[in-house]
Amino acid sequence: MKPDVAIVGGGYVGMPLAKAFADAGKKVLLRDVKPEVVDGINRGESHIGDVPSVELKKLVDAGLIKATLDMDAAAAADAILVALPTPLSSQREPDLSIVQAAVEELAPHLRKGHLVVLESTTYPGTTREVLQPILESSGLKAGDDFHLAFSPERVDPGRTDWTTHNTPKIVGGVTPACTERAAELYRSAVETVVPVSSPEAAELTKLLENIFRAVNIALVNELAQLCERMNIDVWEVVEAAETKPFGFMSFKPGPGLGGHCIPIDPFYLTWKAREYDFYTEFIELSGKINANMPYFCRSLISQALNHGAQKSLKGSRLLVLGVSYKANVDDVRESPAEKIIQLLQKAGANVDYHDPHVPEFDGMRSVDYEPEAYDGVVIVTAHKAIDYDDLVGRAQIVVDLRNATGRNGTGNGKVWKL
Ligand code: SAJ
Repeated sequence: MKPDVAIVGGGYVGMPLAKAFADAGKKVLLRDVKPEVVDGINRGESHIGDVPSVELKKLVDAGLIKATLDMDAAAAADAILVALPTPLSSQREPDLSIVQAAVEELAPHLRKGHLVVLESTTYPGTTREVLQPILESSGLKAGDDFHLAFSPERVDPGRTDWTTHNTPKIVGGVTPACTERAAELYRSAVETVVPVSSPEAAELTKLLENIFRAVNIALVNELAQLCERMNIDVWEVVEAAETKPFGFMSFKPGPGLGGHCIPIDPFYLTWKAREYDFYTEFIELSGKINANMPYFCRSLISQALNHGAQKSLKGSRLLVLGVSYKANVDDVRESPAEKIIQLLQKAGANVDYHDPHVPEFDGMRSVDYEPEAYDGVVIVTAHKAIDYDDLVGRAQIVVDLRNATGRNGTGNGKVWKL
């Protein structure tokens, strides 16, 4: 079949994107490099929670979604959307190797009339400075022979109120014609398309959205540390501030930043800004504060054992409750739980974890849920599957890093809160 749209990358972005276009009646070809992903999709079996298999199978059986390992098959489509990971390297610098390798594979198959759009979160300049030269090595010219644009993904895994279909889509092309071509394509599958003047504007828009979160989370994490000294309940303060119906957006303190977006995206901008002799101090400071939270939480746990059980960390038996990077998901990428467990073990504590969503983590297995069997329980991620009032009743002491115990946890002598 000649696909209308090819999507390079069948992950948490590519799969919902494929569904959005297929739901609009477009023939979609998903290219992935993992045979098990390709075979699974072609059997109508989804590996991405946001696209249930029952829905995927209908679209596969209708011939609207197909998967392939081959980039040349993907190049048969007139539009090719790249949705691949953009992690940080071990030196905490942008790692575009996955995107570059895919675009280098695509370049020999580029032809007149193609539209190529990058969706991966990246620093301003990537589309024009990295992708365009690779694609133009084919001899074709962006803006004349083919169209090139950036359109950031805005997928929030697990969210059902805002989906790929109804979340406004930013689009910025290397020329106005590129912007319009890309906007027209997305309008066939997405409710609202918002054209901007360049790929750089689109790339920075996405970074602003996520830097905004990282900086504001760092703000409340800093306040949480001050509140501990001033004996003020930071959770009460944040909840009270939330009553302001305008001019305020609440964030909650926590044990640190996890996930594959928020802890990573800001450093894409920090890295690029250096090229302009510019130091993104807000981002650097917020990164420092957020990275320090596991260490601050370790001292909270030590204090709780000391005052609540006359014990030290050394030799204590602790249960870490919830290790995924945020509540009610099974994703553990960049989870602060890893650092917290390491710090507790380094201090000589015997640490187990229990997480109903995560059977194995960092070389450990999730233990049965028996909070009373431990000197202390540390709530690192507050899944809704756990009954926290029951926990407070059963545990000897609880260190609550997410305000999961709420009012019940305040002042009852068993719960220490961040
Ligand atoms: N966190 C806090 N306090 C908060 C909010 C989050 O400590 O007030 C922590 C979380 O526990 C987690 C990390 O920060 O470890 C990131 O949390 P997040 O709520 O930002 O969730 P993510 O990483 O899934 O972010 C995604 C982002 N989606 C994309 O980048 C495509 C983000 O843009 C969304 O705004 C966010 O979901 C969302 O709205 O939930």
